[in-house]
Amino acid sequence: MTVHDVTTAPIALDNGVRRRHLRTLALALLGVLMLLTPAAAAAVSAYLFRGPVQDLSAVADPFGDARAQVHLATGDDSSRVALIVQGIDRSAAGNTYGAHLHVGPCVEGNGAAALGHYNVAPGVINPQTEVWLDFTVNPGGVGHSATTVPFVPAPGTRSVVIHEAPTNPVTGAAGARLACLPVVW
Ligand SMILES: [Cu+2]
Repeated sequence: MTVHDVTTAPIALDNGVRRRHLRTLALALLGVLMLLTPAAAAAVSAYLFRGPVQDLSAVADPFGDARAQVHLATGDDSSRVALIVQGIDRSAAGNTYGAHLHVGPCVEGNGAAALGHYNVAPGVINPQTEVWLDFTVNPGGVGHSATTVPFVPAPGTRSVVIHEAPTNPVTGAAGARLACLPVVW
C-alpha cells in the first residue's frame, strides 16, 4: 500500500479536528480494504491533499478563512473519498453546501478553470458516476463528508469545488462556485 501526503501548505489543526481527521482517514482506508477483501492482493493507494481553500467568488462567503483536507483511497475498481473543511464562518452553521471532484485545476478567482464534474459515465449524473461530497456546517465551523464510488478517478490536476447550494440529485448542479482545494496526483 502506498500513502502519499500531498501537502499544499502548512495546516494547523486543533486536537478535536485531528482526532476526527484520523478517524475519517482510518474509516476511509477501512472502507476500501473491506471492498477489496475478496482480492487481498489488490493495490491500494491513499492520498492526502490539504491546505487553505482558494476563493472563487467575487462576493464574501463563509469560506474566506477555511482550510480543507481531501482523503482519496483507491483500490482496483473503487475509491473512498473524504472531505473535511474547517474554519468556516460560524454564521454558516446548519447550512449544506455542495462539493464535488472537478476535472480541472483549482485556480483562485477563476471558478470556470475547474471545468465540469469528474464523471466516469458522461451523461449519467448521480453519486455513483461522480464524486459528491456535500457537507453540512456544524456549530464549530467544520463540515465533513465521505463517499465511496465504484470507479477510480484518473490522476490529473484536479480540484474539489465547494458550491453555494446542496447538489441537485437529478442535475448535479449546486449553484455558484465559492471555493476550491487543489487535488493533484
Ligand atoms: Cu461541483
